[in-house]
Order: sequence, then C-alpha cells, then structure tokens
Amino acid sequence: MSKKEVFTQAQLDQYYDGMKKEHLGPLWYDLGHMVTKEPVHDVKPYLWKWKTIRAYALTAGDLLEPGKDAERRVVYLQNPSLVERGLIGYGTHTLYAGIQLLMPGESAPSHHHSQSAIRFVIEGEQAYTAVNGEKTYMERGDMILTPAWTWHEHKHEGTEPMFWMDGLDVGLVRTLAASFFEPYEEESYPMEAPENYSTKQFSMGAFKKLNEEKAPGYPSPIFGYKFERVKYLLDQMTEEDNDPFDAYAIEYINPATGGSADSRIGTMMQKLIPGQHTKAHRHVHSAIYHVLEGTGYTVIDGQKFEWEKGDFFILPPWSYHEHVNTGSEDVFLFSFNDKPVMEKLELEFSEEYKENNGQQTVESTFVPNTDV
Ligand code: 1HN
Repeated sequence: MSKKEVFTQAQLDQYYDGMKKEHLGPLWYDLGHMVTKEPVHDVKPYLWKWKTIRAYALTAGDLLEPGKDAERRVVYLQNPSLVERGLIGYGTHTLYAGIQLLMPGESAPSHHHSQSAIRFVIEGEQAYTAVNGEKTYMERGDMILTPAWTWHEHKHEGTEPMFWMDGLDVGLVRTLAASFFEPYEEESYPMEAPENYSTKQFSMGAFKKLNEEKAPGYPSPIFGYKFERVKYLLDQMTEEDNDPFDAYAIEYINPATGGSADSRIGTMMQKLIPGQHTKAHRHVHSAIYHVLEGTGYTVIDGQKFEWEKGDFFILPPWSYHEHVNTGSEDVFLFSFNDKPVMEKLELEFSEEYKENNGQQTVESTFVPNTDV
C-alpha cells in the first residue's frame, strides 16, 4: 500500500490547504517548477528600427536638455514581453539599452552608479565621455567603457547631433538588489588625465609612463576601444577564424586580466561577409544587438528578424539563433551580453542546433513597428 492511501481525500485537502495558509509548500509537487530541465524565461525577441528610435530621440532634443531638465536625454528600448511584469527599462532580464542624444554644446553631468555601462557610438563625432577625469573622444563604431562606480559625464563639442547607445546591466543589478546611484557634487569631475590617454596607451602596444601608478585588474586600463582597430583585426582574419556560429568575431578585453573589457558586460563585434549564413546555436547568456553596417536577418527560435544598418534586436537567453548577410557589403554586428556574469557564476552552457545542417526552418517573420 502506498503511504498516500493512509489518508482520506478530505484529510489530504485539509493538509494541503493548511500548508498553504502557513506559507509552506510541498516540494514533492513543485520541484520540477523550481529546478527546470532547461532555462525557463519570459524574454521574447524583439526588433526596433533605427529610423523610429532616431525620430523619437530627436524630438526629445526639442523637449528637454540634459543637465537642466533631466540627468540624461535617453530613449530606451523596452522589451514588450517584460513590461507586463513591471520591468521598466528591460531589454532582456539582465540588460538595458538606450539611445542617448547630445546636441552641439550640450553636456550631461557627472555621476556614478553600481550598474556597469558601455557606450557604442552610432552617429556624430567630437563628443567625449570622461571617466574618472579622463576624456575619451567618441566616433562612430567606438565602444567606450564606464565601469561600475566610475565617475562619468559627457560633453559634445561638435556641430551635429551625437547619438550613441548606452548598455547597462540594469535588470541584473535590480534582481540582485544592488543599485546605488550618486551625483557628483559638481557638474563636472576634475579632468585629471590627458585626453584619450588610456586609449592611446594601448594603441601601439602596451606602455605606461615611468613611475605612473596603474592599478592592475579593475577597472580596465582602457576606456575607449576604437572601431578602426576592430575593423583592422576583423579584416585580417582568415577562414580559420571563421566561427561556424558567430562568423568573424572579436571580443573586447581588459588587457590587464585578459577577460571581458567590462567585468560584467561582455562586448562583441561580428563580421559576416556577403552571403554568409551561420549555423544556429543557443547559450545561457542573453544579448542586445546593434547593426553597425549591412543588411540581413537573424532567425531566433524559428522567427525571422530582418535588419538593416542602425536597427536593434534582442537575443533572449537559451534561444537558437543564426545570422545571415543578404547584402553585397560586409555586415558588422555589435552586441553586448551577460556572458561574463554567467561564466563567473559557472552558469554558461551552449548547445548547437543539430537538425537540418544547423539551420532552422523559418516559421514566421517579425513585423516591426514602422509608424515613424
Ligand atoms: C547612465 O548613467 C547613463 O551616464 C545613460 O550616460 C543611461 C541608464 C540607466 C542608468 C544610468 C549615462 C543610463 C544611466
């Protein structure tokens, strides 16, 4: 006789009802919900057209001024699958992306926070981000670090609107209940280092001035990662470097550790040559993609996301994905991700798509909002 049969149905009902009232639960029913066989998540993929984002950001240019009306002028990407749960500013469950606009002459005041941030420049030149008193001038395609808790501010000295993407680990830090923010006591942190110092220090190799104190490890001794160097490296690559899943790809690193440039946010640039179609795989880490150059599509769990220069899309965790270059020019895809966190926590796994020679069947095509 099974032990269960000792009790009448009425006794069992009373037992389970009583347990619920005491805020207790029977693991013998619920283990499978807690410890799932594979990652379970409610992050859906999504895609935003650059034309739409740019128009909304430009209108914000007339609406408010950073430093006066707001801390920053940013239009952020809100994943519709997460807003229902009240998760504001979530692109994925861990990552946030926003598009920041500075008009000529404008500046955004110094502050710091426990979120890590990266910048990726979309349009414009002659604006800088200063990190702990060191100005890094930004040009299209550059990636700039503002590691967690470093003082940072922006100023635009050029003549045309300046757009860049901010990428932060907003969802991760909120989940870990670890958000801290503090404005600097003045508008600007003292400019202590020569302009572009850390970027130049590593551009010809790796040197420091005699007697100069450089803390090893954290944060990265480089703040500005130039696109011209990234492009040079990708263009040097040979067929041997062509990854079946990620094509020609580089990750931005911290030269002092060899690990990810930012300790929590991973950053990658991929190049796909015309006609290139990668194989599908999936991994625990999630990512937000920005199309720097080119035309093509990404298939995410059977759904086709067509993109062109400037667009953004969400790659949820544990979702099969493959990329295709349908144009006649090279594609450059920049993305940032939560891989360093997954790796540090021993949670990063990946799996290749084994059917159909590694390429998914397209079941539907995503239709973006194109009201603007
Ligand atoms: C932030 O500090 C910046 O410094 C931009 O430019 C976007 C989004 C959330 C939290 C902090 C910036 C941000 C942010």
